[in-house]
Amino acid sequence: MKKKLAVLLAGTMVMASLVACGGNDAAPATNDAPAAEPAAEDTAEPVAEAEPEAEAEAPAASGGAISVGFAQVGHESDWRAANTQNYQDAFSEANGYELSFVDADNDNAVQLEAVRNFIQQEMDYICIAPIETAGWDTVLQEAQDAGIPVLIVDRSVDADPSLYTTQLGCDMVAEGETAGNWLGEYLDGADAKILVIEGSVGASATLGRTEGFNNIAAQHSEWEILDSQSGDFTQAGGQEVMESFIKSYSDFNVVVCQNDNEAYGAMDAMDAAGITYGVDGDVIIISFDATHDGLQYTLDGKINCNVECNPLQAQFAADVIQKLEAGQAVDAQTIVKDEAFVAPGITSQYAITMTQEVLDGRAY
Ligand code: GYE
Repeated sequence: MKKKLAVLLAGTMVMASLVACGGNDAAPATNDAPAAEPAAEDTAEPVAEAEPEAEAEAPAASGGAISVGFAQVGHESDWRAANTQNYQDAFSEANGYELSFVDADNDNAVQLEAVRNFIQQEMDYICIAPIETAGWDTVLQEAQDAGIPVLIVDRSVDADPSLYTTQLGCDMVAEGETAGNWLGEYLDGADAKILVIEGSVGASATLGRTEGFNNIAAQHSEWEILDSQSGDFTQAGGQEVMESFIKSYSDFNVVVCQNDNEAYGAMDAMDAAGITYGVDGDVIIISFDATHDGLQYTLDGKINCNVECNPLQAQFAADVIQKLEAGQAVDAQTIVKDEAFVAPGITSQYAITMTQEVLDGRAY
């Protein structure tokens, strides 16, 4: 009995310290940790000061700020930085929100912990940009049990849709298909030996873009995908994968990078190896995101085709929240529209030919 109890106690202590660890890990990334409580103090209504408890329970309903917890993927790319800034601008105090922002640094455990903290803090709404599609059922159920609407933003999850309120973001499969369709049009029947630098493993952006591109590749018996490896959506990752591809493959003419930052790394690796790319080079580069710098490379003819994914999505989330506040129904899914852009000298039915004017209009 005594021994059993000791083992049990030890087990409890391990669990307790694990929880504490998780909490500590997540804490430094949280800009706005004591979020739930000050909501009552922030309100302009003198009535609220007389009844802080009631106000704390339903700040939105009684005219205070709407509290939103946002569990962001991380800061791996220029796209992500623009997306984060966009949320911080849209969910500002001036707009009537109190945003608690957590940068999960691509760590699933930190992201889950952040969502659990938001539930504990009784946020009015939770936005999750899920690092991976898998592993969400339990925590989404916890949020639902707590009565907190969850918005799945940017990427998607493979959980039962009844566990969350809405999903919004770009159509990643369509983006991959656009890239494939453009390549088919550009090559016009010529052979392709393709290397793919994928995004982070298990992310819907990676899975969707890969699936979409493969759908089109399957229609081209003259194409061969030589290899496909994750570059983690980072410039360093793109460079590392490209360096290893260059060591393994001497004959390739297409590199597909699943975001702009990976493309910058891949270009550095090819520069160092004396491999030419872009409209005047030996290797066709396809990229995704179409951020400002990515489009500059496209305008310069270094990236042949850049498939857009618009990071300015916060307004869609704010619209959903405002509708819910007004007691209105919301769509189960919102697809943020994309374009694709090609280098000067290329014309395409799938993409817009880059100009300085297009670049000047790109704020992110
Ligand atoms: O393409 C990439 C970022 O989920 C669409 O994540 C997003 C992707 C984007 O890191 O740059």
